[in-house]
Amino acid sequence: MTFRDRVGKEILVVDGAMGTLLQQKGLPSGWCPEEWNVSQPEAVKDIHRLYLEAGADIITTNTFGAISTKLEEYGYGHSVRDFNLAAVRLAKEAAQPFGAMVAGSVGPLGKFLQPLGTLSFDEAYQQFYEQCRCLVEAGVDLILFETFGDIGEMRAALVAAADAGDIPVVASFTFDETGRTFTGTDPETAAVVAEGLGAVAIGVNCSVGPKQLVSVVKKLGQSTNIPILVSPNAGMPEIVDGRTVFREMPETMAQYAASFVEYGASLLGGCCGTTPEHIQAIKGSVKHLQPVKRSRQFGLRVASRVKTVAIEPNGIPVAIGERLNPTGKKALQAEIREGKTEITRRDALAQVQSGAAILDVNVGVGGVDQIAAMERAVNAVQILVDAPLCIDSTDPKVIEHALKIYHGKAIINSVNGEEHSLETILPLAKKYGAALIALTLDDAGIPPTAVERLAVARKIVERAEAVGIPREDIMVDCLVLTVSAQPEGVPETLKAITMVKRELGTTTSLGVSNVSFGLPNRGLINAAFFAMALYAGLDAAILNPQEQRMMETLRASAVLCGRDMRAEQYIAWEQSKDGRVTPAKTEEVKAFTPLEMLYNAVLSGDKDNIISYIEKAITDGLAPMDILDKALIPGIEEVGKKYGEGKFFLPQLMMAGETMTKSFERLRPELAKGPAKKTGTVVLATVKGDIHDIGKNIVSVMLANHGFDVIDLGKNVDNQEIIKVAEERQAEIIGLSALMTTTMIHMPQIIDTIKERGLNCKVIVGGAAVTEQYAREIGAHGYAEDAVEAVRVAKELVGL
Ligand code: B1M
Repeated sequence: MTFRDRVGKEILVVDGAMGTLLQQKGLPSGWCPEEWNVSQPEAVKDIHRLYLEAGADIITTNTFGAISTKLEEYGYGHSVRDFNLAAVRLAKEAAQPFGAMVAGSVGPLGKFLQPLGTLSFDEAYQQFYEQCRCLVEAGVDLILFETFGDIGEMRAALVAAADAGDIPVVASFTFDETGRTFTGTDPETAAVVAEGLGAVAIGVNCSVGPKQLVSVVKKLGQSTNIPILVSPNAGMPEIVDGRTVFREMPETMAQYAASFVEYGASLLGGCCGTTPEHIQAIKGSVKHLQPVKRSRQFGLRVASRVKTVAIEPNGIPVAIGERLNPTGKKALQAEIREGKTEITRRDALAQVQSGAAILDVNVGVGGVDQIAAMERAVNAVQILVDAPLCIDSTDPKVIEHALKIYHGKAIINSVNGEEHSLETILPLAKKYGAALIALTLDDAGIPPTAVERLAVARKIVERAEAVGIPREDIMVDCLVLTVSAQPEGVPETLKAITMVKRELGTTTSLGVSNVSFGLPNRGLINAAFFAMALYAGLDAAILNPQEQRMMETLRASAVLCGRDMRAEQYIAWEQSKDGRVTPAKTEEVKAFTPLEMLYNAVLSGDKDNIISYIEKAITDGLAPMDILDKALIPGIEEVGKKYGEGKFFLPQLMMAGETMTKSFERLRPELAKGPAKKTGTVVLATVKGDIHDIGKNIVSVMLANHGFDVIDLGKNVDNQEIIKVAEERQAEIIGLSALMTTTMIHMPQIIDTIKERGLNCKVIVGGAAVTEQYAREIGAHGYAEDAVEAVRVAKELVGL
């Protein structure tokens, strides 16, 4: 029986750690583990045998890092094929006598995909494709993508695996103590995206110990019906005498494994620190259990990197924001032509704040490279807001590019019943795991009657299902005609909505405002028609969420149609109104002040445009120090606040940090216009383990500006290096910056060493984590809250 036949139908035990056991067998520190597949094959095979004897039904190949980027780090970039083929051969030879299955292990690349990092989707895809091809060719039973923290990277891996061969794939993520991956993805979103891309099972591995994974596994069980893999570490890693130790006992791991089965898991194993003893205990505790059957209905689900939105046939209707569409909007058209995203960002934020759950993105401006324009818009919006995106284009190439770069499950706007549309759009939705808005028109145009529109919808649904797109991923748009021109069209649209929902069981959406063209007070007509459509069963509408009347109609109708039971959402909205819903807006764009532009650019990580905003601010006569103090620093502090509150995630922190660094590099020469006379030597560094250097760089420039000879050693600097340079250069002052509570502990160590060696050198400390009281406690000679203060303290210490 194949893995596909067995998964989810029986409990399967997966093996434990490979790395831990390779080290026990003598793998030297810093050596490439996958190289042992060719140089120490018996050692690798022995480890497989130990797990098989312990009862593993599935063993994983020693190929976690056998991908070109990672092998290149060891000088083995050319050995992808050799190492993978050898690994599978060893695992199959070991597994065969036990009748066990072999999973081809694939780990992440260790680089962020754009826009969080520099790696493109295509580059990531190529590498995963190369490794997956080798694993498939060598005959693995399944591919296991494990320890992924970035959903964008998992998307590239899953698309590559599907192209590499007809092979079942398990997508396993690593979640931290917050219950999210380090780029902010929650378990439901991980499941929705991975399932959309064809994963046969979803998993969680590594991360933390089994105890911390309980809530993640429960959430996975409630979010998907596909099988679940759970392979925790043997407890939280601890460092003892410089070695990483995992303390969870086999019996405890086994008890947790049994409880994971209750929550829906049917593939149980272990990650770092687990040994054959752990696997034996897990086997003992789960072998008599049966997988729990799960068959929940979820409706249509779309997702951004950090959030899933469900559109359910009887749930609260959803607003899809329509404003990121240049049709009839001169300012947005100009912005798209100029390659900017200021209005796009502003309108994205405003729509979400007004209640849009999903944002439609359209860049249809004539004479513009729409692939590039779509990339700019999608990247700007996906970093800024958590609402999933609806990719709106008539060009399949533009749609495909957007689906590649989007780090979630998008909805395509749209497919229709025309043969060309079905042939081009359905394969894209299938390949990139997207949902679909299906327009009820075909080669003959828009059918006049509800019955005919239902027939077109049926055709689209059947064709979609034939290529493997599930029915619940389709939302049918029954199309509304202009009531002033074709009054008989409105009842047909309403009838069609009800019929589609009843006959096909899909959800429905509508671009509501088409109905009112050519009439005065269009908002009134739109709202009245919208209420009727909601009564007919409409589930989602593409509208301007900043039109108060439309959002109020949606909320009130949800109560009246029995879709907002006990009016809970309605009451919550009414209570939280505080002016969030703004009245209908004109096309006019309110200009931001230069300082507001800069603040927003840092907040949204707009590193592409920040320099032009700074140039404008300087041209407008703003002082460089004011640009820093009144816009950039408040911006980055707000990012830090949101990150601390769990509203922003690592990618946003990184983008904002890069934006800040870039702006500072531009401002540096403006700020560094100080006196030639030297006042003293300062050795400056961000301490060991800490890579925050924005504040330290400002301090550096300010000190230099005031005549100090600054030797800036950079960030993450070793204690000994700082002392050595200070000694060699006979520095009067050592300046230490630390932004984390975990890294500021190096400061007292440096001060103690200076005292021990009797160096004549004063220490100033600073950085967000450091307080005046801490500085006193550790015996620092000076503390400064900001760069201006740092200059004052430094001058005081050299007697000026
Ligand atoms: Co990180 N980060 N970060 N981060 N980051 C903080 C510091 C954090 C407080 C955010 C939060 O949770 N709210 C938190 C630390 C929590 C703690 O320990 N208490 C944090 C974390 C957790 C992390 C990571 C662990 C995230 C992760 O990976 N999960 C990771 C750590 C990496 C590491 O260092 N090992 C990380 C990574 C990053 C980025 C790389 C993405 C980026 C840094 C980019 C860079 O510096 N090149 C980043 C950023 C940008 C921040 C925040 C948002 C902003 C820091 C900053 O630049 N502030 C920060 C939140 C915050 O501080 N509010 C946060 C603006 C800067 C001008 O202020 O550096 O304080 P500051 O400097 C001031 C003064 O303090 C003073 O003068 C400067 C000018 O006025 N000053 C001195 C500074 N040094 C001085 C020295 C002196 C005197 C004065 O004498 C010598």
